[in-house]
Amino acid sequence: MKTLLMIKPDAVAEGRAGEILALVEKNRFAIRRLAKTQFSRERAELFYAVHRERPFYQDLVAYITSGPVVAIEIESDDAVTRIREFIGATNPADARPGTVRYMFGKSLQNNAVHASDAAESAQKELEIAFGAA
Ligand code: FUP
Repeated sequence: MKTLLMIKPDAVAEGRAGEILALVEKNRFAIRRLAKTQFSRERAELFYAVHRERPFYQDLVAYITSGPVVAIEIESDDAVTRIREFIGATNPADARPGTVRYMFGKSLQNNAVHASDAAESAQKELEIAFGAA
C-alpha cells in the first residue's frame, strides 16, 4: 500500500528536508517517488478540500502555498498507519518524543509534515502532489 508523506514549506525553507528524509530511510520506509514542488492555490484548495468549512482553511491554504514542499511516496505494509505513527500527533505539543512532529514541528499549523490519514485520501493526495500519473 502507498501513502503520501509531505514536508511542509517552512521545514523545507529551513533546510530540514534532508534530516527528515534520513529518518525515513533509517526507519526503512521504501521511497517510490520524491518531488520538490510548489502548490498553486487551486492545488492547495483541492488538497485541503475536507477542511473547506473549517475556520483555519484559508490560513492552511496560504501556508501550504507559501513555498516549495517535498512530496514523498512511501510504499509498505500498513503504510498509512505506520507513517502516521512515524510523524506523531497533529499538534507537536502532543507528539511523542522520537516522532517527526516532536522533533521538527513548531505549532499546530506549522507541524513540519503531512501524511495521508486513509488509503482513499492517500490515493487522492498522491495524485495532487505528483500530478496524475
Ligand atoms: P493531520 O491529519 O494530522 O495533518 O491533521 P488534520 O487533518 O486534523 O489537520 C490538517 C492540518 O490543519 C494540520 F496539519 C494542522 C492544521 N490545523 C490547524 O492549522 N488548525 C487547527 O485547528 C487544526 C488543524
